[in-house]
Amino acid sequence: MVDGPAHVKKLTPAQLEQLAEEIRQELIEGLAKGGGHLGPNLGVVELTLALHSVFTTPHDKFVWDVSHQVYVHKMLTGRKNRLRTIRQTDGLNGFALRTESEHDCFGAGHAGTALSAALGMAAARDKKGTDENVVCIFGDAALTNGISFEALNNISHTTKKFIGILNDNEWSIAKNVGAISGYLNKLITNPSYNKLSKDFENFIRKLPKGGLALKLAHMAEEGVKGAISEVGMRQKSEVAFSADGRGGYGNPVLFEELGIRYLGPIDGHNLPLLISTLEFAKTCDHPIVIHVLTQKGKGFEAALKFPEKFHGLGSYDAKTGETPASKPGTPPMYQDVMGQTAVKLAQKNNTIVGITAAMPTGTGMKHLEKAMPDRYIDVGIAEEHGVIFAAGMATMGYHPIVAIYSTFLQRAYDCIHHDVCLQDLPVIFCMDRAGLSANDGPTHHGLFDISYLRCLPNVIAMAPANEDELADMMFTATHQNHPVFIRYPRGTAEGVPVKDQPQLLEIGKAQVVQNFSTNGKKKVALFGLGPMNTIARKAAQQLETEGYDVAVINPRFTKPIDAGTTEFFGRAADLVVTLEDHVLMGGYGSAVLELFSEKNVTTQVVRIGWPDQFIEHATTQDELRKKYGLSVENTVAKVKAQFDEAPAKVTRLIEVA
Ligand SMILES: Cc1ncc(C[n+]2csc(CCOP(=O)(O)OP(=O)(O)O)c2C)c(N)n1
Repeated sequence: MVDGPAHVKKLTPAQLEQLAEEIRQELIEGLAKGGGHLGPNLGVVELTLALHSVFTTPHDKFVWDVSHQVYVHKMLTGRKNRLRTIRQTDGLNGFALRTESEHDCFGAGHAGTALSAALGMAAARDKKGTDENVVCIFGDAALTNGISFEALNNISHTTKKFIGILNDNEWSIAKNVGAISGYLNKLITNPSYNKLSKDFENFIRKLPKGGLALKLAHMAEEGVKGAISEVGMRQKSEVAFSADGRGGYGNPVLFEELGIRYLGPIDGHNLPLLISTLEFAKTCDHPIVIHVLTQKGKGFEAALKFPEKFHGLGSYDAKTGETPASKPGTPPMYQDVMGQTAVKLAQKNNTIVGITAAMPTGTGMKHLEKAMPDRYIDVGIAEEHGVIFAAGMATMGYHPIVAIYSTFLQRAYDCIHHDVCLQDLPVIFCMDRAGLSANDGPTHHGLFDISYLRCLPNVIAMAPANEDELADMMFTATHQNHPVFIRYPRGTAEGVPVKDQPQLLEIGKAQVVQNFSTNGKKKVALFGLGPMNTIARKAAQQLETEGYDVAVINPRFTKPIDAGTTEFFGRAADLVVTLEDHVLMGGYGSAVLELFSEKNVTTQVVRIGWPDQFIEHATTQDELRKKYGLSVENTVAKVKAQFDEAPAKVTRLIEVA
C-alpha cells in the first residue's frame, strides 16, 4: 500500500483500481474489532483516491463535512498503519483533527460546517493572493442543515475559485429526509439532465491530457450549461422537475441559481471519470459543485444491505457483517427507554409529538416512528429549526419531545434562549449522550449542558439516576408549562426495572438515598448527580467501612436545585462532595456553591467532575473517568485527603477533581 499522497500520484489507473480494492479490504477487516464509520468510508474510497491524485495536501485543502468519512484520507496521508487504532485510547481520532496531521486542515464532528469553513479558507487565500485549491466534500444530508445554505448563499460573491463535492448516497444516518433529498433525487433521475451530464462525461473522457484539452472541456461545459438552461425552460410545464428550490419553475438547478456551476451527477466509483472531472474543476475560474453519486457501504454486502446500521458501529464479523448479540441480562439502552416512554406517554396524551434531528435510532425516537408515525417528525440535521419548530407547536397546545444529543443541542442555543425559554414554552428536551461519548471524542462529549442551561430563566433541568427515573422525569415534564430539559448518558442504563406507570416527581425536590446514621463519626454528604449517583453510592459503602458517616443524595434537579435539602445536608455534614458527569465550571457543583454562599453555609465542598479542558477520545468511558478522577477510588481518596489535610476550621475550599 502507498505511504503518502505523493505516491498516489505515481500510480497507473490499474494500480489505482487495485489500491481501491486493498483499501476497502483493510477498512472491512481493520475496523471489525474496534468498529467505526465503515459504511461512509467504503463509499468514498474512489473519491478520496481521485482527490489525492489531483490535488496536493497539505498545500491544497480538503474540508470534510462531519469528517466521519476521512478514514481513507487518513490512510493516504501517512496514517494507514494506525487505522486499526482508530477511536481507541491513544489511537487515531475518528474525525479530521488538526493536531493529528497537517493534512487535516479543519476538524469537525458536527454536521453542516464544511462549506462555511472552506469558503473562509478560499476568502483568506484570495486576500493573501496564494494559490491553494480548497475542496469541500459534503454529504447530501449536510444540505438539510441551515449553515450549509448560509454558506451556499455566500459563495458566488465571495470567491471565484471554490470546489464543492456533493457526496450523494441518499442516506443521512437513517434515510435522508425532506424536500432537498427529493430534489437531489430528481436531479439524479431526470433523463434530460442525465443525458447532458453523460455528454459532458463522454467528451471529457475522450480528451487527451493537456492544456488544450482542458480549454475544450471548458467550452463543452459552457455548451452543457446552455443546454441545461434550455432543459429547465422546456420543462416549465412538467410536474416531474418542478420543485427547483425557488418554489417555481425555471432553471432547475439550485446551485446554478446561487451562482455556482453544477456538474453531474457522476458515478462516484468511477476513478478515471472522477479524476478527469476534478482535473477540470481545478482549472475552473468560477465556483463549482460536482454532484457525485456513491454507495454507502460499497464492497461489503452487509453494509449495503443495512446502511443505517453500518453508518457507524462497534465490532462486527468481517466476513458476514454480523454483530455480537448483547449478553442476556444487559440493561436496556437509555435511548430505548426514552423512545419507549415517549410512545407510552403519547398513547395517553394526544398533545405529545416526538421530534428528532436526523437521529431516529441514536435517540430512540424510532420507537415512536414505528408505533405512532403521525406523531413523529424527523426535521433532518437541523437542530435550530427543530427547536424553533417545537416552540411553534408548543404555542398551539402541543407538548413536543425534542430528542437531541447534548452536544448537538449546543448549536440551537439561541433558539432555546430566544424561542423557547424567553416565551416560557412547554417544550421537553431529551438530551442523550449527556456525559462522554468516549470513542467519538471531544466533538461529541456532552459535557456543557448544565452550565449553558442553568443560566436561562424558566428552565427546569433534571438528570435521572437510572432508567426508571428517566421515565418519571419525562412523565413529569409533560405536566409542566415551562421548558424542561432531561440529560442522561450514552449507552446501557443501570438495570433498574421501569415501572409500568411512571410517577410524577415534585419539581426541585432531591431524593435522599441514604441519611446520616448520626453515629458520631465524621459526616460526609455525597451529592451524586445522574449516573454519578451510582459512583456516590459505591463510594459511600467504602467510606463507611473506613469509619465515616455518609449520606447519599440524588439531586435529580440541576435547576431549580433543592435548596432546602442541599442546605440541610450542607449544615449537617463535615464535608460535602458533589459528583457530576459534566464540566465543573458552571455545573451542578457550582450551583451548590452558589447556594451555600447565599445561605452562609461554610462547610467544605469538594467538586468532582470534568476539568476545564477538552477531553480526548478513548476506547471506554470508564478509562477516561478513571484518568480524570470521576471514580469511586478518587472520591474516597478526596474525602480522606480533606480530613487528613484540613485545618481545624476551614471556611470553604473549592477543590476540583
Ligand atoms: C449537528 C449534527 N447533528 C447530527 C449529527 C449526527 N450525524 C453524523 S453523520 C450524520 C449523517 C451525515 O450524512 P451525510 O452528510 O449525507 O454523509 P454520509 O454519512 O451519508 O456520507 C449525522 C446525522 C452530527 N454529526 N452533527
